[in-house]
Amino acid sequence: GAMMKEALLHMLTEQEGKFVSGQEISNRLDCSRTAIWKHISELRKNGYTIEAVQKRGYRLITSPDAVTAEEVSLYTGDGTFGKKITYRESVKSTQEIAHALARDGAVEGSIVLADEQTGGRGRLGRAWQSPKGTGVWMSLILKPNIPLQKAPQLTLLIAVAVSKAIEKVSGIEAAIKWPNDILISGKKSAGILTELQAEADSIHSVIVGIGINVNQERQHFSDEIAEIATSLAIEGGQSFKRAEVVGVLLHEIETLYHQYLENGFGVIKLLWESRAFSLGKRITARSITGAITGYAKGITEEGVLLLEDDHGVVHSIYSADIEF
Ligand code: BT5
Repeated sequence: GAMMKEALLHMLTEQEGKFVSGQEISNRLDCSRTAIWKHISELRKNGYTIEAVQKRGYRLITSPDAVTAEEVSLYTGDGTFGKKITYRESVKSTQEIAHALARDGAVEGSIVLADEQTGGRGRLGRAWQSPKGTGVWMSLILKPNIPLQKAPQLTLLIAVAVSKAIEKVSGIEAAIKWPNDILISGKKSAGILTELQAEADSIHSVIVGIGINVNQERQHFSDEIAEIATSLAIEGGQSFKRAEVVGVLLHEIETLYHQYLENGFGVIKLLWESRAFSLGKRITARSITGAITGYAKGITEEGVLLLEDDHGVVHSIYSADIEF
């Protein structure tokens, strides 16, 4: 059922607004006219506008801004990331679902997407606002064969991919704030949450949570974050297709990830530094153990932030919030 609907949508999309005859659909998908009709009505229910004309067939007029499996599959290309998509209209957190899938042996590159999260999470038990129909709320399962202490490199890799994807889709410049924030004009437009399933010293799965504010308007953000958050729509003055953001993002991640596994962190580190917002700036790194103020000097091979305080002492920061 779902496969057929997806295949039908692909056929209609390939034709770019031209008619596809019922006969051709029925031949290529090996199904009856009645089955086609059923799937057309389902697609219409999902927000697709499809014209049906006697003797000419079907024509796709508009598609919704959805992150359903069928819509996202139009943008995933021939990579392996995003081949397996789990979509839910509303969830507490896509991380929870992805963790369960990973425990059940999901393949690398599997993704979980939701239109809305009611309990989206950030780091350290903080909340991630994920209003319905506005953003990309996604969890990606990775299974890298790397030692545990190198896992933070993945957050930086994903940050590079997210900032590149935002730029490709919207043309808006997006900078990285160590370790996991993507900023546009100094405001947070995306966040990354990297969680591990590991035993002893080996990684079983990495569950990468990515939240990107795509089509929010200012009123979508609560007072608490109104001053610090932004979206692609606010910055770009237009809305964007979330499914396209997902497709471009998965392509960027997959490319960087293979580069990383083959050649190590070197190239990623250079890309990261060229997009980093905080380097060379005077910052305060705040964590549960206290705060250190100084100059952000760079990151190490491991992805650790180096901070030089006013006495010239260089501190290695493994995890903290950065203030300017
Ligand atoms: C993050 O945490 O930035 C990680 C966000 C990861 C979200 C994704 S969505 C898909 C997946 N499923 C989940 O449940 N989570 C992941 P952190 O650095 O701790 O930042 C959290 C802080 O950002 C909050 O305390 C707010 O101040 C702010 N914030 C919350 N929602 C925001 C939003 N939509 N846009 C910008 N800032 C936000």
